[in-house]
Amino acid sequence: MKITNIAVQLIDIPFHAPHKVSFGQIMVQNFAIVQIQTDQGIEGLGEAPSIGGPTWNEESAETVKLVIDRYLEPVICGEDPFNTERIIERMDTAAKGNYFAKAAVEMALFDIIGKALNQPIYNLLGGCYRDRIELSWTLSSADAKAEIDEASALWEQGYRIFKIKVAAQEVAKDIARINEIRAAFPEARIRLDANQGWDECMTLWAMDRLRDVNIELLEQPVPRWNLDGMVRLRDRLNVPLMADESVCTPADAVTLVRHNAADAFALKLAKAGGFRATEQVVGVAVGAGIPCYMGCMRETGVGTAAYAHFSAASRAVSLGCELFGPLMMVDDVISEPIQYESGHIVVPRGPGLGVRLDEDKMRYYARRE
Ligand code: MUC
Ligand code: MG
Repeated sequence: MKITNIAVQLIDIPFHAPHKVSFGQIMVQNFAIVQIQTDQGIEGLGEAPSIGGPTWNEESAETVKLVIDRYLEPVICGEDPFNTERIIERMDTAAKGNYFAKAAVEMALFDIIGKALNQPIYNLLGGCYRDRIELSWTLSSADAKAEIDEASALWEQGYRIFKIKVAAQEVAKDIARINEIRAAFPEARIRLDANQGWDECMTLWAMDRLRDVNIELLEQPVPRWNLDGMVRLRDRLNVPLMADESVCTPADAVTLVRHNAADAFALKLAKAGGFRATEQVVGVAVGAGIPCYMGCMRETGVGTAAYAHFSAASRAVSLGCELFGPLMMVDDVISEPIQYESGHIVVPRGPGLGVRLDEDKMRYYARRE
C-alpha cells in the first residue's frame, strides 16, 4: 500500500462555556483535521487540536497545517503506511519538534493500518486491557457556584474525579473556590492543574492553605522548565506532583526521572508526537515506577478515539483520563458520537480509530477567512 495524498483542513468549534485557564479565557477550539489517502482506497483520519492558538505550547492548528502541507507531506507520499517507524524518522528529519503535527499524521497512519487489518487500534498496541476509562472532569469556569452546579449534575451521572483549573485568577480566590467545592463534595477525588501559572513561592503558599482539603494530585504548578522547582516542591509538599507541560517526549521523561521531579506523568499523544512516542514515555514511566494519566487537549471525536485506544491498551494509564473533549464543545465532526457511561468513556471498537467524519459538519465548522 502507498500513501497518495494528505489533506489538512482547519475547523473551529465553540466551547459550551468559556474555558478559563492560566493562559486566558478560550471560547473556541481550533483543529487541524488530517485525512491521508492511499492507493488502496483506505483513508486515515488524524487530528491536532489547539486551545485558541499557540497557548498551551508553541503549536497551533495553523502551524500544524503549514508544517504538514509544506514539510511532512512531501517526505511521506509514496511510503507504505505500515512503515510507521521509517515515516517517523523521515518526519523528524524534515521538521524538528512540531509534535502535534507529527502526532496527527501518525494517528491517521494507525487508522489506515487498523482498517487494513480490520482491527481496532488498541489491538495494535497491546489489546483491550480496559474497555472503558474513568474520566476526571475539569472545572474551568473559575466560579465556585457554577462549578458546584456543574459537578452536582456530573456526580449524579457517576463522575467522582474533578480537576480544578487554577491560576486563571488571584490565588486567594482559587483557594476560596477550592474550599467551597471540597465542602460541597466531601467524597470527591480532587486534583488541581495550574498550567504553569504559579511560581514556587505561590505554590507553597497556596498548598499550605489547602493542606486540609485532601488534594489528590497537583498538576504542573510551575513553568515547564523549572525542574529544580518541582524537585523542591516534591520535598516540601504532601501532595503528589504530576508533570504535564514538562513531560512531552521520551527524552523529557528521562530528564524528569533523573531529577526526581514528578510523582505522576500526564500523557497526551499530541505533545509526544503520537502513539509510538507515547509508548516510549510510558516505558520510562514504568521503569521508574511512575503512574500515568491520559490528559487531552479537548479533541474532537477523532482525537478522543485515538487517546481512548491508547488508554485501553496501556496498563500504566492507571490514573484515569480527561477524554471529555466532545462533551465540552457544542458539536463534533464524527458521524456516531463517542459513548460515555457513568463517568467513563467507552472505547470505540470498530477498525482503526472506529470513527467516521461527518462531511457536512466538517463543512459547517470549516475555517472561514
Ligand atoms: C492540560 O491538562 O493542561 C488543554 C486545555 C487546557 O486548558 O489545558 C490543557 C490540558
Ligand atoms: Mg495539564
